[in-house]
Amino acid sequence: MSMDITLSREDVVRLCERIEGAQRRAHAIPKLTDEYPGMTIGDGYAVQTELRRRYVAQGHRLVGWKAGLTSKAKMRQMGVDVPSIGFLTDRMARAENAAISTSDLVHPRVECEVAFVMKKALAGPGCTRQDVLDATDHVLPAVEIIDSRFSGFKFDLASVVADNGSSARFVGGGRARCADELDLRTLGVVLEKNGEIVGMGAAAAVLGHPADAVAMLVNILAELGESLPAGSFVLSGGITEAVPVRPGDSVVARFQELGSVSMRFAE
Ligand code: OOG
Ligand code: MG
Repeated sequence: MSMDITLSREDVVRLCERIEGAQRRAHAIPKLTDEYPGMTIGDGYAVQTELRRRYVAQGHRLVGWKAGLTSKAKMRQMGVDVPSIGFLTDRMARAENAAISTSDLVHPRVECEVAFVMKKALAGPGCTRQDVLDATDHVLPAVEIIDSRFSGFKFDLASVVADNGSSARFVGGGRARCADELDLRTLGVVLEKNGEIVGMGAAAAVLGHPADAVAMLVNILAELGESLPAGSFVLSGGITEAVPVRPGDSVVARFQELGSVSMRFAE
């Protein structure tokens, strides 16, 4: 993947302000490539890095990272075939069983993911599945609430990377387990909305093994000149398609071996 930056610093800042405004006001904007058709993935990461810098300067705490578009179901749903990464902050975290407000979101969708909590720092390039498993303290079940800031939830890779991989909220829960006690490929998950099954899958859907998605994330971080600190919370990517939610909906993600994660959505 080329990380070449073609945008001027002024354009990176302009696009970052546009994304930050859309995130703050929860309103949809056209995808960035409508105005900048030559935008590269490197440009997308330049905008995302500027967004991260601004949030940290505003006092948001970086708690981890997320891999996105790591399963065929997600790639097919979004029409993008290259995985991406985004950052996670303390402001995005919500408690298990919480009522999650939707008035500050554009068009939220939920995804079930395996989350990793790292006990050791990791740096690429060349990070492998085994490196990830050796550096993992525990895994836990999670639901990511994504929310593209682009109209119609339609984008390309450069635009979605600039929008921090549609990151909005996340909920970790269930039972934490040591990764080496589980076969993370055959780990099953059932997603229910209002008591109805709306998705199911096994964690192998994520790049063959969710630890491979974390390794990919660490290798992309290396291309950005960053590494994964010990203590990081990492989402490895949606196993099934993302499912839209509205106020009044309740969602339960039931994971084999890891218990379940529940939440409801409010105005
Ligand atoms: C991009 C984010 C994808 C995942 O788990 O695949 C993602 C999107 O679909 O809006 O978080
Ligand atoms: Mg996700």
